[in-house]
Amino acid sequence: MTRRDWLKLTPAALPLLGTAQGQTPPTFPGMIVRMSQPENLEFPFAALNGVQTPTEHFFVRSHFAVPKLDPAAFQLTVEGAVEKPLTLTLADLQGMAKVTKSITLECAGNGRIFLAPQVRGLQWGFGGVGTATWTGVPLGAILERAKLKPTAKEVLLVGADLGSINADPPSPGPINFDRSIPLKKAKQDECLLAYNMNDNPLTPSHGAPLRAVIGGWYGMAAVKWLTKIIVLNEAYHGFWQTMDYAIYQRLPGGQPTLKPLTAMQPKAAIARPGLSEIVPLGQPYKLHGAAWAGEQTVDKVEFSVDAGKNWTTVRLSPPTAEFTWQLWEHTWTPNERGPVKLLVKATDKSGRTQPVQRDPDRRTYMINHLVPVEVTVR
Ligand SMILES: Nc1nc2c(c(=O)[nH]1)N[C@H]1C(S)=C(S)[C@@H](COP(=O)(O)O)O[C@H]1N2
Ligand SMILES: [Mo]
Repeated sequence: MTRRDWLKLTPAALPLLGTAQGQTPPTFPGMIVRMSQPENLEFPFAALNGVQTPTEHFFVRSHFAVPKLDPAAFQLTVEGAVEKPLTLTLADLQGMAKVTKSITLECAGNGRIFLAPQVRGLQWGFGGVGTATWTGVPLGAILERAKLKPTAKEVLLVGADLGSINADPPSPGPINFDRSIPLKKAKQDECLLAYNMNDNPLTPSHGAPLRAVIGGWYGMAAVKWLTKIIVLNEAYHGFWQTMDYAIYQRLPGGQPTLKPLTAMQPKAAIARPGLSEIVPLGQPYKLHGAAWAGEQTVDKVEFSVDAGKNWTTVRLSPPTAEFTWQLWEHTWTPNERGPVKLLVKATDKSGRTQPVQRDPDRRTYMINHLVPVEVTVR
């Protein structure tokens, strides 16, 4: 065929591209590569089609290469401010009373691509978020077995992955990925040490053979390849909660102080229509997406086509579990041709909602200000 012939091809003439008769066109366009080494993959949010995200569609956020961990030789140690330091094999953990929970994880940098001017870090669009069912042991049960000393204050979760961060400021040579959780949170039911994701053993990318899952918090607390727990008597100030994954909070006098990121903020995201989608004039279009609010429950999701002057409450699916996002949908019949900016906004039961303006104190994280999706009505 000549170049001209290729240019004339219609989908019907292209059975090799998956549109042969009787075949449905693919609805999952593949993951978006944000970095290939280490692997960082974004879920194409337009492909959202249910509460649970299949494992192979679940975003991947890794700062270093996947460490090689043999499940048969795997050991988790629990040390520090405990009466009984522990060394547990995977079989020991799997022999304990297990729990399964559906939990939404969102990367603290999700939506970073919408910040202007551009900031450093992975340029996530809407898809640095997903929901899976996690099976494992409550973190609290492990702490109970190790018998905390009365001085215990924080629980440091240490991953087996190791590397150097050459940003400004750099890490002090090679460091593990780690993160501490205040004891009060660590004892809650939504904090798990999981070995299964969506009813199958964790994949290497998602932390095999063991990871933490900290319900309601941004993803950085969900330490993958977990091999060590150190109970601390004081607050931890490691790289991943000071140089990284920390925001400024204002003291009463207005002085900014760095605080490690914790709970996810309320957020609603549109799956369809996507940016630059053509929406037919005068025909009902079913918009849909998801909404979540960290440790809170979503109260309502609203929709606007006039830059937030007027809001319409959309249909929100009832919560399927705590710490799990909810799906929403709304039928919109556009009555005017041309470009339209669509906005959605989540409000949680405590009354928190999404800010219109970006707060620079949040540095490059916790991105939930209103971001329009522009479509064309034709
Ligand atoms: N050991 C280790 N754990 C980690 C990370 C990491 O780089 N190393 N990334 C964290 C971040 S920032 C996020 S958002 C989540 C992502 O989990 P996922 O890759 O399973 O989606 O893992 C967290 N746990
Ligand atoms: Mo993250």
